[in-house]
Amino acid sequence: MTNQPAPQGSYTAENIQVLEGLEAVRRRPGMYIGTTDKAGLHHLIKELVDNAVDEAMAGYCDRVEVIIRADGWCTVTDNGRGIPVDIQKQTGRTAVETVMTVLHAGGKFGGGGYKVSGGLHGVGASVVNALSEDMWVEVVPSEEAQGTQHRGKVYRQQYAKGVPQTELTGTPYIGERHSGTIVSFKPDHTIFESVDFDFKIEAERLRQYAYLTKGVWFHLFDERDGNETNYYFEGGIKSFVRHLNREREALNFEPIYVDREVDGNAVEVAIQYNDGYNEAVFTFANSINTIDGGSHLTGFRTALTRVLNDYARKAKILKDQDPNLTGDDVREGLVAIVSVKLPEPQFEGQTKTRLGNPEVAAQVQQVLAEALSQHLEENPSDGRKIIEKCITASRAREAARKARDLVQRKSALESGSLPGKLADCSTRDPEEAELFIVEGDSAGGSAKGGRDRRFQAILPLFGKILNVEKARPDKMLGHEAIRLIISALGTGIRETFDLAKLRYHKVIIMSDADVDGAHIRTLWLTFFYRNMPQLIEGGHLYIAQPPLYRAAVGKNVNYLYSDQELELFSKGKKNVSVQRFKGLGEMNAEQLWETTMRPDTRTMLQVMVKDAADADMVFYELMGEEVAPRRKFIQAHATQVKNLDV
Ligand code: 0RA
Repeated sequence: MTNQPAPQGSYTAENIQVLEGLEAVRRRPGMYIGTTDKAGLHHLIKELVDNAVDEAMAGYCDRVEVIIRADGWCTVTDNGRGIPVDIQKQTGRTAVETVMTVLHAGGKFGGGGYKVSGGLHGVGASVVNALSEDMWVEVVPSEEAQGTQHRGKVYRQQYAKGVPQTELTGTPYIGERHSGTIVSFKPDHTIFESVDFDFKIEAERLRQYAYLTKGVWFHLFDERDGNETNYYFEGGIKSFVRHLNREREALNFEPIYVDREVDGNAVEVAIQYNDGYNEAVFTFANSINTIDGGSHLTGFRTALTRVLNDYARKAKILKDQDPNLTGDDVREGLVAIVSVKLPEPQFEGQTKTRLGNPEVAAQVQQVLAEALSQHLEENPSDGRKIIEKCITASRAREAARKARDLVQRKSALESGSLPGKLADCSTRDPEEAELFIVEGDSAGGSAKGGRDRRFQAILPLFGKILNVEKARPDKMLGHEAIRLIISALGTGIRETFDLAKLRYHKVIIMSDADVDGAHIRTLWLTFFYRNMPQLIEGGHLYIAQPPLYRAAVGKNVNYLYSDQELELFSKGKKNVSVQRFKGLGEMNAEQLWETTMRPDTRTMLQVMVKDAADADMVFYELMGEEVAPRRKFIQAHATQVKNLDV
């Protein structure tokens, strides 16, 4: 090595700090990557891809490749400048080693590195290193960025559980090689519940990256089965909104699109209305999905409402006597992506998913207002269609409000207003009260027989509730099952929702453990997500987990919740008698109580809006107009839907 060793004392002190940092990551991985399940596992790839995307955003790289290896490794490659291989003054070590071993070091130090960076928000490559039992980094330095002294050399260093195993060593290579960085890692199986990478999860993530980083190729290859996919979107987020609307009728055929820089910040917005009734607006700051919105969303909404009202008045589509269109009116059927890139993003909120930077609101507003008015001037037929849709929305909202008042007045007046089918509990304390929403008559019968009537209420419902994605709010309220739920819960919906009026603090969806059950569950989840999101946010919505099997060996009876559990239980045992429950209705009252309803023995899934954007996309894809793809999705994802984090 030509590297000069750093002064002994400071090196040791530094080194200890580094080790302590990465030891903390290994002790409490959840603090750094959220979870140690599949999501956490894929988070490792995300950290590395983030770094590569930073390099791409800085304009030095146009290819990012992820390879899932057959032997448990994963490789992330980019064709950027290569992480600097020279010794850094501050640390006495190479930049490569620093990036790989110091928490939050990726792209942060040295200054003047990147113009914008999503990686700053992430925890960096060092966390991947800490959580890998083995890891290699390989750098081919670019001559422009790192000088000619490294010409013809590839630099490698190996790590294990965060600790360097070798020096960074340069060796000659033969022939031509493009500059770039290759990081390969083998996730530590003692840390992760599963070290089995999931092609689909990764493909979806790379697709999103590709939309947000136009002009960059993303390549995913799975060595295990030869599966591969490439994403590249010249149109960036414009392609993204087209994708979101791919199964719908678009009002403006060509998305309204703008990409401009204001005071060093990049503002990119794409808008396309469809003939549906829901809003799908996703916001990003430095490619990070800001699910809690923030200043860019505020600016977007202000511009949209203002410009559409101005245009509607000017074009006389909105008459003098008509009221202004509200924010809600202009958001029906709206699909939009707002993506900003800025050198110093401030992320706020508990999960750091809200953009703080106040100046961004005015910037987005200004950029969008100009682009949108210009588009409407130049495309009056788009303008007319969009405004007419907003006016219809406004009228429907008024009608829905009247219908809702009616439902609520009714339930307030009649004290026996609770739906007749409801088998209510005796407690009047919402905190301890539970409501089971049960599909069908026989299951309802078992549930009524099995419950503890002191605090458990049963509401049996029939047939599938209608698809709330497709229905107008006023039509939705015409549906009996939905009216029953609303009056049983006592809270009202949407703008009039009041959590303080909730009559049951646990609302439990209990449906069969099969595909139809999954479908029904999804429909209900959609309903709650769209109309009572606060119920989910408050942690009040649950999914019951009925068993799939009853297995008995003599007097030893076990209820099993998956095929794996059954297999484990049956292994090596003789004379196992197995009963499969095809539906809830096949369990008698006592069995249902013991396995699914009894608080001290049951397991339930609490529904969480962990990633509202993902959830919305899932609902969106699930609830589109076309039935066939939806059916396919439910079958393919039946188990995921079961473990749903909405
Ligand atoms: C220039 C400077 C620095 C890092 C990189 C380029 C770089 C990092 C990564 C990570 C994955 N691929 C990469 N390609 C290039 C050091 C940080 C700085 O001084 O800004």
